[in-house]
Amino acid sequence: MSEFCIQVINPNTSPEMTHTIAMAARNVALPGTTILASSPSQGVMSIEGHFDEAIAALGVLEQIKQGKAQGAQGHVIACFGDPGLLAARELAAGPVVGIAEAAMHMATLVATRFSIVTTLPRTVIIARHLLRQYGFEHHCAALHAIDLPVLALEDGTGLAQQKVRERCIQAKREDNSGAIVLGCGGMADLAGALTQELGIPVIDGVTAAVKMVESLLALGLGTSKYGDLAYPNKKPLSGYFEQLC
Ligand code: 5HY
Repeated sequence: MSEFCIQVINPNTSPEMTHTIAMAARNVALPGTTILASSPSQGVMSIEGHFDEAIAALGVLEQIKQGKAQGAQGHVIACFGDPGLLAARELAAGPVVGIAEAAMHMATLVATRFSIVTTLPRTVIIARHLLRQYGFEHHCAALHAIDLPVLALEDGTGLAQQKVRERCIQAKREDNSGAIVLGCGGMADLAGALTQELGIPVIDGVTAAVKMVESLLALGLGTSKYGDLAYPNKKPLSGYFEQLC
């Protein structure tokens, strides 16, 4: 049996969301796969826009560096904005997969069109940018927001989870999509029940990314070090950034 060590990074600093993400990852990991769940030592409690993503990206790089030192062979960036993805790939030797990218890829393998349900209207726009960047624009029928902040998913009221369910039901009814992508790492524990209830694939990016990294590792594939994803050119880094050397 293959023995893999995969780091799953929650780029925000919410311990509750890191727990949700880690549980989902461990539920689908192979018996021989160790999941190293982590989040930045400092940063932003939730990622809800470009400013937050810029902060989170630095935390991702800090975590990639630490994960490599702890023996991680592959990495997951468990935020639907995939913050710092390409920079992380420069630092990493193994595969690095973002949950948005993973979920979108999986959706295209099981449906010709998918919808996305995410948190805030402003993050719908970020998801739209990723669709274009990854080449999935023509596969995505529509994007929906529950119009609640990311941390509403961890407030214990169940309101955000109910809103996600309602929007998924609406998306299935209105979008003529064959699958739905959940647009937040904090929704990772909702996909199974929603798939059962709606009768269509409801895809969470955390579990999709874990399985993609396992597959890449099983194929002996790491991040290419030829070209733009080669290790960063050596140069002095100062202050906070010294730790990234
Ligand atoms: C996430 N933000 O997956 C994104 C979700 C979003 O803190 N974790 C966050 O709405 O962009």
